[in-house]
Amino acid sequence: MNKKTLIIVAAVLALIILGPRFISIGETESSGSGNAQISLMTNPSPLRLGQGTFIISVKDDAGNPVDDARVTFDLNMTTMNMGKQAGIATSQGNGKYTVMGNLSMRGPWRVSTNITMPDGSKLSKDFIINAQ
Ligand SMILES: [Cu+2]
Repeated sequence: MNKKTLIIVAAVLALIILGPRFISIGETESSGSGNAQISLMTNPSPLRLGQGTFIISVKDDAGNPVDDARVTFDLNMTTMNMGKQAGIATSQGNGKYTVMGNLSMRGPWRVSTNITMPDGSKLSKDFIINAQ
């Protein structure tokens, strides 16, 4: 292998290894405080100024997706009151619920989720996300 071939091989390898991170539309899981059965992903990820989709996943004790829960959320900045946005997330199957929110300013936002499970038990979890 000559030097030029080696550089091309290295570039292709780098693209294969690193590519998906850049190509991904980004549904990165956010960490939060609260019940471990609730997780949050966003699209885009990271969220940008404007509309974003919040994808809330709900699992039961055994880790199986739960479809018939009631999932509500509210959204506001952590650093100031931007007016609370609240809504009910729509079930998409496979334990996923989606809701849109408007990130009207860059910076840290708190996403609070409240879940009523099919058996009536309640779970909640808060996430901090950063709008860029
Ligand atoms: Cu603000």
